[in-house]
Amino acid sequence: MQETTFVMLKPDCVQRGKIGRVISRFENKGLRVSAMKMIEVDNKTASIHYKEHEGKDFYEPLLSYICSGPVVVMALTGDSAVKVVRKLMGKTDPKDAAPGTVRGDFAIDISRNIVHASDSQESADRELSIFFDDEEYLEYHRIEEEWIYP
Ligand code: FUP
Repeated sequence: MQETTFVMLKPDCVQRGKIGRVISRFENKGLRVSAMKMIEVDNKTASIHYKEHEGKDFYEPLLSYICSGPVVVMALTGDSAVKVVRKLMGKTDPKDAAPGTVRGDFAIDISRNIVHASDSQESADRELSIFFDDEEYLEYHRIEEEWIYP
């Protein structure tokens, strides 16, 4: 089923010059970038985005980190996009993330794990609505979509 998921390239991704390489992983797989922008996240937005982690020991450092520099946010659309992006991204702790995944190949520290992606369609809908307005989604199709949804 065609889905749209939310992805954020975190400050460490931007500051280490990996934006292009990480986006390439998702593009190569056949997902469509349906919205994208570079922004700075303020503390209030970060706290809404990460509200499920409020009160945990890593919560405050996580908010400071996400607000510490520009991030790239995007909506990725494609067949089973939520699951496909989570697989490409790898496990939360880069030390456990399999080689070949973004976190497995580009990160080593759980607090600087390069990328965020929604863990369900429900989360994706919530997170997309935090970062994007309807008019920011642009319409086009990738050739892969014509094969899957003729
Ligand atoms: P994920 O969905 O893989 O991004 O993981 P979580 O939602 O569980 O965690 C959100 C972010 O909190 C992670 F990307 C990194 C950070 N985190 C820590 O810094 N320490 C932890 O023990 C767990 C998560």
